[in-house]
Amino acid sequence: MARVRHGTMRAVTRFRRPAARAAATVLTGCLLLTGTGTAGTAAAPRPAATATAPDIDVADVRSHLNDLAALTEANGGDRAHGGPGYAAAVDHVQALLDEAGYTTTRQEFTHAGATGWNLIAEWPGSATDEVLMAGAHLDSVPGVLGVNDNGSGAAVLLELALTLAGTGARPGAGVRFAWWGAEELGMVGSGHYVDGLDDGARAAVTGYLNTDMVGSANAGYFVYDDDPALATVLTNWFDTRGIATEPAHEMSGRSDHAPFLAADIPVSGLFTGAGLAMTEEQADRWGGTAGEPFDPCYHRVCDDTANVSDTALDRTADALAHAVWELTA
Ligand code: DPN
Ligand code: ZN
Repeated sequence: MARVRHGTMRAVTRFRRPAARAAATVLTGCLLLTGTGTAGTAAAPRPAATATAPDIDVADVRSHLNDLAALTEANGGDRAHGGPGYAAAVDHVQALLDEAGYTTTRQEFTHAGATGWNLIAEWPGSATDEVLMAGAHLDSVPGVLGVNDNGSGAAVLLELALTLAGTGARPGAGVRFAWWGAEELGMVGSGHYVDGLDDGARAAVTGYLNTDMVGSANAGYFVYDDDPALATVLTNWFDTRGIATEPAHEMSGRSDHAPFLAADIPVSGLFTGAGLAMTEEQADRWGGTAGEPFDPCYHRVCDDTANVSDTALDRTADALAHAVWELTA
């Protein structure tokens, strides 16, 4: 926790908006633009770090999700480790990121006799000594389209990455996105990634934000409370909109943040619920159906495009964007 506080503070104070530019321009809701501004005379006051994330368009998130479901359908009907659906999904996401200008890497691993990949995307030229990571698993359990689990997190992250590229933002800290393989077999891809970090690379990761199941049909709003400083940045987004959140206990230690946590990297993330039933109290708070699971199709064949709440997707996408902007400004 001390590390994250430090990382967060540092990210804020080293906000690199050139002073001359800052004095002359009005913040328009994005991080600083790439430009050649040079520091002005000493008189120019340094502005507060007020970087505001852009609204992530839920229609675009939805369209990535539909594309992912369609290509999964066309490639064997799931994105299970080792199968054609997973390979097709990695190709698809990588092509979009490459087109947007990201430097993408496939990290290959072998598990249970089959090859899998993590897909890592970095903005060219961004800092490598201080990096915020955000990740989502791209695989599904066998025999299901896996639209909420975890097309939702993968699509939110993809649209966030594309939006970030589109703003021309040049965050002070590095941002690294990851789509993980073989989560459903025990966080295999993310575990492989963390195992492969040397001490320096591990120390450079100031935090990891996970998104696994963020469009649940009967949504609750859960924020992983592992690292209080990171969690607060996420809960703040919900608080200012009057949306209650709870700690993500159903998810605890059971997704790709776990290997990061085990390596002493601060983690948080968002989750809208899986197989547990919503309580009366939660239904009052969030407007869902008490007694029904948050995701009635968790690990079931009905986890298709109808099994996702656009409201949940919209909120989680914007909350995640807020955190990424805030933590890397
Ligand atoms: N991807 C889900 C799974 O591993 O089944 C994440 C999850 C974890 C869902 C814990 C519910 C509870
Ligand atoms: Zn999952």
